[in-house]
Amino acid sequence: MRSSLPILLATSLFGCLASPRDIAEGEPVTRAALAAGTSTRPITLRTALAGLYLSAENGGGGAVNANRTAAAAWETFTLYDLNGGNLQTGDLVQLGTVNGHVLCAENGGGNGSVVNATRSDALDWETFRVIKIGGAGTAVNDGDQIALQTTVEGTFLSALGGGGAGVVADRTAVSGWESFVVGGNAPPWRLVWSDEFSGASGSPVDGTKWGFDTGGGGWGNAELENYTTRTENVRHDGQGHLEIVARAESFGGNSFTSGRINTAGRFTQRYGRFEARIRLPSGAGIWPAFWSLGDNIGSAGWPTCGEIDIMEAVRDFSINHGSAHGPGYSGGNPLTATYQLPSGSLADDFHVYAIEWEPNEVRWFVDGTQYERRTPADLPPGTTWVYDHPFFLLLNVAVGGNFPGPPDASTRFPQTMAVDYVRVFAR
Ligand SMILES: [Ca+2]
Repeated sequence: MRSSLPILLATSLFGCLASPRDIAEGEPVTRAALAAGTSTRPITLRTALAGLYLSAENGGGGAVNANRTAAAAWETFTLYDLNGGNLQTGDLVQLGTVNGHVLCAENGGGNGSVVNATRSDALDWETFRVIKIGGAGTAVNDGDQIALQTTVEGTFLSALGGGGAGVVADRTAVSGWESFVVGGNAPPWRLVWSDEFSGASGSPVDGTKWGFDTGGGGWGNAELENYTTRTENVRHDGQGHLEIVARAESFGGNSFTSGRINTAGRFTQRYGRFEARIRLPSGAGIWPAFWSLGDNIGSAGWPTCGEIDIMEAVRDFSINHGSAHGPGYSGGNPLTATYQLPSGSLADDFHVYAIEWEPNEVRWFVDGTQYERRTPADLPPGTTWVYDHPFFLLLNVAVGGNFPGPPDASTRFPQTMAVDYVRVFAR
């Protein structure tokens, strides 16, 4: 049995503690919503004695070792600071891997507990308390040493042998093996908006966060679907995901139905980190997207309003397309680049698609790997950078259209895009 503590409660660990809920081993659990104000930043952790970096093997999904001499993607974790702001001693944190797993102290720590990166759900086993070792003040800066304490058993993470081997979570006191040097500090991103899609199975998307685009007519791309508001097309799965389902069925003069939702009029933001964890649908003629449009589209029109595409895949679903459309560089001629998945299909599992958007710069990421960066220097001569006003977000699955071409006999329906979360951060 596993007692779980939703993250929303974790922020009140020092106060009144709610009764934990028991979850049977192997039972799927829903990633609890990150509390508003959670901040995130990249972090590396180096053993104080041997100077070796903590590494999630294969970028997550298996063991965590403390055996690497240099820090790259597997050694760079996303630190979720549940207390928000800059890292301080006493803060409760979770550590995400480059491919969206979360570091976990098995059984919550204590005797025989090892640290793995096998979980995609962050509950109490995945929540650690940061304890600064030495140094003045409470702030934890680059070069400071910390210990990480499990919140369930109160034991400490320990690099076996001081580094060079695995990581356990069973030590009751802090000395050299339990001391890690913090690196990779950067101004934190602060969570300002999210949907974790925790609704009941079959329930509609949260109408306070999302509105619907509806109808057929091709949407300017010769698309074949009719977008509806029905839960047959857009619904929660009851396991922490939103499903957008493309179906082959006659509806309103179209041969396919699907869903397209947006945050226009509900949430817009200029600059920030916009990310979603998504398992793609696939097949000929299937066109999933996580993207954004300028909120002045009603007055300025498209493409002057600007469009930033964070996830788009067509035909070859091992490739993600990241693009920026604006006046003079739109449609078939945007600023664009692709991310190639090392193996398999983006439809096989969840991946994290993100942009980091700052004044005069947009960076695109899949699973923490930056594959594209654009600035005004990349614009065609005589054209204008239009990414300087608030944008809203969209999620949809198109069927057919100019980019993917039509579905064919090989395309299987229904096709489902599963979205674990959409999160927006600001500095
Ligand atoms: Ca979720």
